[in-house]
Amino acid sequence: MASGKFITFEGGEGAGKSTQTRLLAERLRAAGHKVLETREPGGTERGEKVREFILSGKARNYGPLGEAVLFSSARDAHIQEVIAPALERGEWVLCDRFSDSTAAYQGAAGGVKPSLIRALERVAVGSDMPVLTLLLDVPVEAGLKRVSERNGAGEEEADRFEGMEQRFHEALRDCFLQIAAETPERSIIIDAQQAESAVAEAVWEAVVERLNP
Ligand code: Z5A
Repeated sequence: MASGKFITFEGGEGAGKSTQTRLLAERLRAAGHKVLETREPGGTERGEKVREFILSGKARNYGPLGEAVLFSSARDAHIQEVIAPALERGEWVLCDRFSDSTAAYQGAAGGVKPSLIRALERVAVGSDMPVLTLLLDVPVEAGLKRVSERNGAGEEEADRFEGMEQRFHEALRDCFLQIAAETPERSIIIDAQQAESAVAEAVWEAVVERLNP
């Protein structure tokens, strides 16, 4: 039985997932734990190729179901090659986005049927679900403002999903909140509108409460 802990960060655009993944990793390392930071799409060679293919918009013609299949295929490799081995070694695995993002982006906002999304999750993830999912919840306007400020600062260009209309982003937020409400055993909602340090504190409290690092 794997002795590591698998934690995922989820949420809409600009919620602060990458920032909080990094801050939690630092805090866990300072407490003496081995930590693997990873992300989706990405985390493996195949995952990084899928990331480039989808976020550049090249997969748009395959539709949301095609994208969901690609994300799931990359996720299967990510679990087999990276996540499961690290958990076996007893490490803490922090993943910036995971299968709830497929349910939100391709399912709720993209229109792929829930039964298909569930089937893909069963096949690609099975019992390898995270023990804790931190949903960083921020109002859509606030998250998009952060992303546009970041992009405006020349750090990155808008990708395939960032440019979608407000309705799309509201559907994402509703879906993430609904998943969290339906899976209280693994999910905690964090108010991500607060300052970075306050969010980090709330994340740490959640981790201490659930996993006693
Ligand atoms: N996707 C999908 O469709 N289906 C799937 O199954 C999966 C993914 C797994 C990945 O993009 C895209 O893939 C994603 C969903 C889709 N959609 N998009 N776009 P990505 O990895 O490039 O980006 P992201 O995951 O959407 O992250 P993000 O929205 O760009 O950012 P974030 O990680 O949530 O936040 P951040 O980078 O930590 O912070 C953003 C900015 O806000 C930055 O300038 C920070 O300094 C600032 N920030 C962070 N926290 C705060 C606070 N608390 N206050 C003020 N400012 C803050």
